[in-house]
Amino acid sequence: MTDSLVAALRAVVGDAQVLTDADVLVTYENDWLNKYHGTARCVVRPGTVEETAAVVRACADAGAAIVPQGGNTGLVGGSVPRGGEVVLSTKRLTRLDPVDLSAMQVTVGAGVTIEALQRHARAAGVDFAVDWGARATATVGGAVSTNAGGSRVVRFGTMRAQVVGVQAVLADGSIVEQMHGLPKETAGPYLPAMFVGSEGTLGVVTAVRLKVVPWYRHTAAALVACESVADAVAMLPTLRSLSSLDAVELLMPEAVKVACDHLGIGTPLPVDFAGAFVMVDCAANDDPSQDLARLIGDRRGVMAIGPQRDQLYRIRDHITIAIGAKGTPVKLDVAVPVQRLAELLDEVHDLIAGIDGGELIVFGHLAEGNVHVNVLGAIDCAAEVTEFVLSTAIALGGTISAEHGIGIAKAHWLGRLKGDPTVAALRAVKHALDPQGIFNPGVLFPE
Ligand code: FAD
Ligand code: 2HG
Ligand code: ZN
Repeated sequence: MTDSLVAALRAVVGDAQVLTDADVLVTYENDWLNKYHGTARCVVRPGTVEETAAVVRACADAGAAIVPQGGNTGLVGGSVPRGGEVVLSTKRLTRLDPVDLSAMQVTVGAGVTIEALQRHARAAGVDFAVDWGARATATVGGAVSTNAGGSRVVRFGTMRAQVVGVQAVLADGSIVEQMHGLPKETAGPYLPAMFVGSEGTLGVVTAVRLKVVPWYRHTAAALVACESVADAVAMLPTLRSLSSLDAVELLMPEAVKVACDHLGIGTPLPVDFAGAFVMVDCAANDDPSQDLARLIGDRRGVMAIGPQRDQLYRIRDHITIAIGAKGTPVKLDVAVPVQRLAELLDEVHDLIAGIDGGELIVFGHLAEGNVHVNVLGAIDCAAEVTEFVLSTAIALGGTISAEHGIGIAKAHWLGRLKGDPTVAALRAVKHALDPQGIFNPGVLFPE
C-alpha cells in the first residue's frame, strides 16, 4: 500500500530524496551511541528552505510527527525516531555564503558540518570558534539546536555566543528569519536566541548567520600533571591571565589511558602518580609557547607544539570513541560552579567505588566546571548512577546538561532542574508555535 504522506513528500523533493528502504533507513534510526533506536516512517531530505517548508506543511496536514536530524552525533537520543516519525534530514542544506570580513560574519546552511565551516572560514583568513571531536559529522543546525560547547568556550563562549541570525521553518510551514546580523537592534525579543538549545522542538533551523573569529596561526599546548582536581582548579586564575588561552581541558588519568590504549600509543606522561591532568592550549598571532612554558613553571608537564600538539588533540578527541569501544557507558554531562568541582567528583568517585565492576572515566572542560562522567560496567544500575550524579550536580548549584542537551535521556529531569513555573513558560512557547506537537515529541518535555 502506498503511504499517501510519502507520495506527498516525493512530490515536494523528488523520489530520490524520500528514503523508505529499511537498509538505508537504519543509519538514520540509530544514534551515535547505538543506544537510542526507533523506526522512521521515512527519511526526507529537502534541499532548500522552501522545500523544507513544504515538507513540514505536508507532515502537519497528515498529523505526522517530525524528528529533525543533522549529523546524528547527539548523545541524548533527540535525533532519532522513537516510533514512526518522519526524519527530516538537513544534510542537503549546505549553503556556504562568502565570509563577510567587514562584519566578521558568515551565513551557512543548517546541514553544513562544523569542519566544513571551519575550512570555509580559514580559506577567507578567519576561523569558526566552536570546536569539538565530532566536527567532521556534526552540523551547524545540530550545534545551534543543542547549544554545543566544546573546548574553546573559555575564549569564545558556546554556540549561543556565535549566533547572530537564524532562518527556520515553523510547524505551520511558515518561514521565520532574522538574518541581517546587526549587532545592535532593539525591536522586541531576539528571535534567533529562541532556537538555540531548542533541540528540534520549535521548528527546523534551515540556515544560520554566525560570527567568525580571528584565525590564530601560532599555537602551543601542554599537558600538566596535577596532584588532584582541586589542584587543577587552582591553576585556573593563572591560566586565565594568558591572553592567548584557547582551551583548558580536564583529563583524569583514566581518560588519558583509555584513549592511548585505544590508539595503541604510550601516554604522554605517566598516569599512575597524577591525580588529574590539565590540557592547556594557547593560540595567538605570535608564538605563545614561552608564555605557556613560564606559566607551567616547575609543574610536571609536557609542552606540545606542532605534531605533538596534534597528537595531544588526537588523544583528547578519542576519549569518547575509546570508551564506546570498551562497552556502553552510563554517560552524563554535568557542570557545577568550578569551585565545587572537586566536591562533585569526590562524591561520584565514592559512589562508583561501591559498584562491583564499575569503571569511572571522567574528563571535560575545566574552565566551565563541565565534566563528562562516563561509567562502564554500570548499565544494570544506570538509574541509580544517573539519579545520584544529576541530583548531586543540582545540589551543588549546577546543571544536568552543560552542552549535550536534554533529549529524551533527561526529559523527565527538566522540571527538577528548572522548576515548574519555568517549565510551564517553556511549554507555553512550544504550544504556541507547535500546537499539534509535531516537532520532536518526547524531546526536552516528557510526553
Ligand atoms: P543531531 O545529533 O542530528 O541532532 C541533535 C539535536 O538537534 C536533535 O534533537 C535534533 O532533532 C536537533 N536538530 C538537529 N539539526 C536541527 C535543525 N537543523 N533544526 C532543528 N533541530 C535540529 N557536544 C558538545 O557540545 N561538545 C563536545 O565536546 C562534544 N563532543 C562530542 C564528541 C563525540 C565523539 C560525539 C559523537 C558527540 C559530541 N558532542 C559534543 C555532541 C554532538 O556532537 C553535539 O550535540 C552536536 O551539536 C550535534 O550536532 P548534529 O548535527 O549531529 O545534531
Ligand atoms: C567531549 O567533550 C564530548 O569530548 C563527549 O562532550 C563527552 O563522551 C562524552 O561523555
Ligand atoms: Zn564535552
